[in-house]
Amino acid sequence: MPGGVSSPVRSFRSVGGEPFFVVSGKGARLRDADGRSYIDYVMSYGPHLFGHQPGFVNRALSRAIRRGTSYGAPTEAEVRLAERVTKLVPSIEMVRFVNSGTEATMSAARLARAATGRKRLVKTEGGYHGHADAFLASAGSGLAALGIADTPGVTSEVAAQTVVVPYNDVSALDEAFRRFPGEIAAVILEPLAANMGVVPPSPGYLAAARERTRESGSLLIFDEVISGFRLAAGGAAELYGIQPDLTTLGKILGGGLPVGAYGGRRDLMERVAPSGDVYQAGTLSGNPLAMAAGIAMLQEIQNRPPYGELEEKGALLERLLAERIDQLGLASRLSLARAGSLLTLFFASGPMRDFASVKRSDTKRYAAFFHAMRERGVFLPPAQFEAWFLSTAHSEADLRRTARAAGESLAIAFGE
Ligand code: KE4
Repeated sequence: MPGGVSSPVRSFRSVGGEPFFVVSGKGARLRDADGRSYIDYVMSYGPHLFGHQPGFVNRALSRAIRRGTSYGAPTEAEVRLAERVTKLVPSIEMVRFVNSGTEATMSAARLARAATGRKRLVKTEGGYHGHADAFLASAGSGLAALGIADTPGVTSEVAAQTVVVPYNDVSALDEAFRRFPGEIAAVILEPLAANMGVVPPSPGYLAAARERTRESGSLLIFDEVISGFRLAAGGAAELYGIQPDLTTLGKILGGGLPVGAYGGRRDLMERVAPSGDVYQAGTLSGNPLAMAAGIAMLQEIQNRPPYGELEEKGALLERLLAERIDQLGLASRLSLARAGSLLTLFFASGPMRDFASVKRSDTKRYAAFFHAMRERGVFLPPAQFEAWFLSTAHSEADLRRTARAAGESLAIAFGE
């Protein structure tokens, strides 16, 4: 297995050292193969809004597995989950299930090109939308530059069809539309950026993106694979009051099982095969086990919305960390960013508004901090440019213990 992992970030490559291997997760805890237990803030990078193995997901899965695993035929479960998605996210009038966030954004991009007859996508620097070729493009020079391939294997021609602009920069969006009039199929945004660390949208940014795309006949795609069902039942679209044309979802939607989804305006989604001519397919799409987990997750969200509790816990952790940072006199060398249950401690002074600002972070000191926290039984993302994920399973005692460990670990990371 390349790097011994199934996804690069798990290798600890960016913080050094060898990853531990997990044997189980329960609530806010992970247990590794050496019997060590960790308070988990990776939480599989997002799905576990209620912690590992919430009873209602386990029960749904054990019922579903007694009937089989996959059929390649329609089931009631996928219809039931589609009904819940369209109820919770009003801008989604129709939805198609796939198996990952990557499949969701790849398919939404294809639909956007077909629906508009245009070829270019606009993405933001530091925005991550999975590993489809069109999204593995980073900014060239200039405000709205043609993408440059992020990785071998993505051709320069494909990368150049993607225009990369700084996040939170309306003039860069304007420049993109000015440079490529009539060519832009869609702008895809993380409405709350979480893949460069947590960077909230500046006031008016999302509204401007909505207005510019509408004016130019382009589509606005909200990539809510992380923010969906996490920031609110209706995701960032509900929190910020902006309606995109298409939305991509994942993570929480599957409760830990492989699920992605794309959906939005009916007139667009009806173009998707077999009702329309835009091809997209998947052997395990709508998988009955994943649908069962997703139904259980969205049912819990509808019955007992966790957002007040998640906001309180997020605010408590942020306050406790800020107190430790002040006590250590490190307020000028660190900055905390938080949105609900998503948090990032940047090893640079803030505020952070785009990739250029987060790039100033001292990733070496972050690595020292990461390992010191791991030694104190707290598992943080093994990379500076990720979000910490809180869940309802994180107790106040967990948060206080995390802050104590952070105080000691920061002293080590900044110890001369
Ligand atoms: P997947 O293909 O990994 O299911 O989803 C891709 C994706 C799309 N859009 C957003 C906003 C995402 O955050 C992701 C995936 N997120 C990363 C965490 N930064 C997945 C972790 C990993 O790559 O292992």
